[in-house]
Amino acid sequence: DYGPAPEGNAEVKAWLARHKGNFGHFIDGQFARPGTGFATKNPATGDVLATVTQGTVGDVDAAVKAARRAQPKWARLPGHARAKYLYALARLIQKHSRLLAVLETMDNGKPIREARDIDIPLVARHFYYHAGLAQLMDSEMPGMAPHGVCGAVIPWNFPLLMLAWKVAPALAAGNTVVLKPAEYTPLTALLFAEITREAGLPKGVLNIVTGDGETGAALVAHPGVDKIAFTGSTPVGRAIRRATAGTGKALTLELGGKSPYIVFDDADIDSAIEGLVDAIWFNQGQVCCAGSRLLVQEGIAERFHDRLKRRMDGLRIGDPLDKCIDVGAVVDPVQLATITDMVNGSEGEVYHAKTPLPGQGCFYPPTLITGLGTASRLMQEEIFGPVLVSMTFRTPQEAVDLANNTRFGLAASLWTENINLALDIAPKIRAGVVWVNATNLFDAAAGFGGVRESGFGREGGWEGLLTYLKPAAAAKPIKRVAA
Ligand code: TXE
Repeated sequence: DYGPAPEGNAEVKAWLARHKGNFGHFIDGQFARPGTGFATKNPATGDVLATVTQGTVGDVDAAVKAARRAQPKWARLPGHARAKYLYALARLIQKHSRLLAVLETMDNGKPIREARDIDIPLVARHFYYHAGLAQLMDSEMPGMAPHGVCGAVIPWNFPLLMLAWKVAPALAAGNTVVLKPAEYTPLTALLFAEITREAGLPKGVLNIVTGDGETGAALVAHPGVDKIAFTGSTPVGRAIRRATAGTGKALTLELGGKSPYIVFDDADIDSAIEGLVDAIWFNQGQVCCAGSRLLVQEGIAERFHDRLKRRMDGLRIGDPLDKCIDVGAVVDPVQLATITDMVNGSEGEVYHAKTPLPGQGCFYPPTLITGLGTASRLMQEEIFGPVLVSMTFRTPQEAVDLANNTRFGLAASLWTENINLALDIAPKIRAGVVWVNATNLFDAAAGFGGVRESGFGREGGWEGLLTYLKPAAAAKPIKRVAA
């Protein structure tokens, strides 16, 4: 069971103690001796959980070399043999789900209910799904080959899920991987490394180098890496695109967003309010596709805002390990300061939920801001915190214009009981995904990704798998039949 002081907690402590709270990189199937590094903390308490090593250029090189050595043999395995490893990983994730969920919550600050019911089950699902795809590769993708070594750089908002989104398709396709987890949340990746050993994954197929952006940049720059998959901020995505330009490395980028959440006046208000709680307060709003921009039709705007404020006041914020909690801790004091500064600098009308905040830790109240101009910073930029900005519209065309009025294009959600209106509006919105009367629906079988400054490439489904493949140089020519 989970809870503020229970067994899950003790399991995590025992795991950390086994590693003496000090981790080296995971290279060529084993943990290297820990080097100089930095602490990773529990943002809800400020307690240091462990120390991890700052990856150097030399560490990245060792990891890439291990991945290169392992790659030809891994790619030569028949798809069904790679599938066996992916199935084993999926099952082991389920077996260790409590430990993974509690560790994720402690390192990231997300409510345990979310880690337990959303993150970890989706991670397992991702490995199961890609095991299935690995099995089909030989028959369905005969002219395709893996890139070789993939470098994955991932963020801190869904640490293990972002690992799964990159590692599962890469391995299914016959690539080997060097992964750099985010500096705030490296621990579940290191536990996953241990799980790959339990699954018997051949050494060098997955390597993990911890560190900050410099380590990430070294991985991106390494000439032995054939493909980079990145999820994170738009500025870093831009830097990575520049760094890989002209190198021949394949690249996929999943970047920021400012996704619209459009409520028409005929919407089912109760559902739209609950959807909004999920859209912007799930994971404290630290979600790339968060419905962070409410667009509500004028006729219902006042009533909708009143209902929303009452709902916000009822959200419970506090100890993320408590199952009753709706909103947990923001990932780090730096991120908390960014959110605070952005909101304090806003020219709009700011409403903070009346829910009490814990006395310590990185907590920020659910917040609604109205009265902003379309060009204002908070209407245009990602806040990446539990802060919703809201604006009204009169006509469907105005809703579309406002929805498209950002540089991003990751997701959108629209709410109406009128199916004709939904079918008319959805294709006009520039976004990688448009949810109708729903939000935050993810599945391993559905490609996810953005347009415009939200990036390119898809993760999940066949489309996602294709980004880990290239036409095989030695593919058999198509046999032409004489006319
Ligand atoms: O992200 P970074 P940060 C957005 C969100 C957030 C902001 C800052 O708006 O407030 O980004 O977060 C590695 N070369 N998103 O600073 O820096 C880094 O070590 C290679 C949206 O944490 O983009 C980490 O592993 N790698 C987002 C990863 O990149 C580099 C999720 C992401 O860090 C690097 C996270 C470099 N030059 C933040 N610099 C989403 N789309 O979900 C850093 N990194």
